[in-house]
Amino acid sequence: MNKTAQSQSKLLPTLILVAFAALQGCSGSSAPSDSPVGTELADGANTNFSNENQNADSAGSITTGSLPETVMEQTAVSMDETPLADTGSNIDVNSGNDGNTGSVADTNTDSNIDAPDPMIQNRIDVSFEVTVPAYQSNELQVKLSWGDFNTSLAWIGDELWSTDANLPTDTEALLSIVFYDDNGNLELGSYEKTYRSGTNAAEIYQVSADQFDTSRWDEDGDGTSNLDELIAGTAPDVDEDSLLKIIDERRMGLLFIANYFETIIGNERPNQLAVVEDFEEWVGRAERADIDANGNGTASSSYWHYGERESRSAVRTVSDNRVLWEGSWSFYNGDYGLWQEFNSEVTVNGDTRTLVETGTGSWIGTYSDRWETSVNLTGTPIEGSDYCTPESGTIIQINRSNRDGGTVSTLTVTRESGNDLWRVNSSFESINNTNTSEYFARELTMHQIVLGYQRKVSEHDHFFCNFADL
Ligand SMILES: [Ca+2]
Ligand SMILES: [Ca+2]
Repeated sequence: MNKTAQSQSKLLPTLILVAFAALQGCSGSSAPSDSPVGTELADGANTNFSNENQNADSAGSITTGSLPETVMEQTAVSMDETPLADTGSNIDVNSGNDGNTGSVADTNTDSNIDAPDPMIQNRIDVSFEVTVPAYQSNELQVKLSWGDFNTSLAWIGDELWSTDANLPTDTEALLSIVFYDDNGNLELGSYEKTYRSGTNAAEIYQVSADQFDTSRWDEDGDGTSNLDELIAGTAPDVDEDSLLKIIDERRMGLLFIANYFETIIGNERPNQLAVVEDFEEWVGRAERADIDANGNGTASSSYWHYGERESRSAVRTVSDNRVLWEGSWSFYNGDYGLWQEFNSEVTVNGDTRTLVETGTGSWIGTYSDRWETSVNLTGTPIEGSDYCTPESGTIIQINRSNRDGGTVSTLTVTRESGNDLWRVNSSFESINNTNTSEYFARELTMHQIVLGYQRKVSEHDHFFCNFADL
């Protein structure tokens, strides 16, 4: 029989099995063991075998299908040969503790007869139909073992593999199916389940792709499965992270903006503040705050130095366990102008403090630079301080410039909870090329000066998280 015909001949029984499973409300995984598909055998051709599976029988109306060749052959063979069960079989027959795997024809299982009864079905043709997780390669293999029985499955098409196995009836052993790449050298997924063969002449055992455990197969131990690595195009046998360089600190800027405003308003409630200092003509600074007893209000600061002027202002809102600052700041030096808007909220949940901050900004003069920043960090309070150390989370900065014909740089910094290192991904795209780099950093600092206005913008490496109002 060629592969196509073989595949087609299996389609009908498969449909019956599915219909039966639906009637029973069975899951895909339990259907095979609960409902051996002996029922595909044509009426009359199978009179020696009891057909107790009335549900499947009624679900399928197969009357014209012929008895599979293998079953016909097996009927004769099983009468001539000593059944495997009587020859000191090595098949590990379990005690049947698994109540869910009971055979349909349990009436035969208690037999203590030593000599084979030619009228009893001793062998069963099991058709294993296995759908593996999707992955394309010319070096795939699927291997099956059940007790001492081992075989390889044949590729049928797409993700479907199958094999026909002639096994002893009513026998229980661990069924293991392993999906490999690299001609059997790299495991991609596996399926394991205790399987008890039925007592009919034939049955179908199906395994679906989602029944494969792929996560346990991680050759390089980097936390990403072999299958996911192959799909992503990384090497399953090389821990790429171990090859990345580690730097002591990654400098950042334009972040933790609410720190400034918290510094202005202090812990006094309510707080009405107005400080204006004229150091000399054209040079001075001012700070103002208007915070009510609940911590809601506004804060602002400005400074001027001849042709330069900077102004920051924000609104503070306290709700439940959160403090939100929304505001902007601007700067102009006679040549370039800054406009930055931000939104920064810290949530207090015991010792866990979360900072969610977003910002957009521009720096426009002869050239123009625009950016978006996004921060989502979880931190823990620093003892004796009002600040939190970021422990985990993500920071993303995207900068767009019209310099050099247009560039885009993207920086992503992440750390998972419990990790010591921040993972830094950066990319720089210009008309001519794209550069990407990845490395680890032990610490993040907020002192990076990208552009002239950033004086004191990010003076603290930690974020304010200890509020008088909560
Ligand atoms: Ca891996
Ligand atoms: Ca890898």
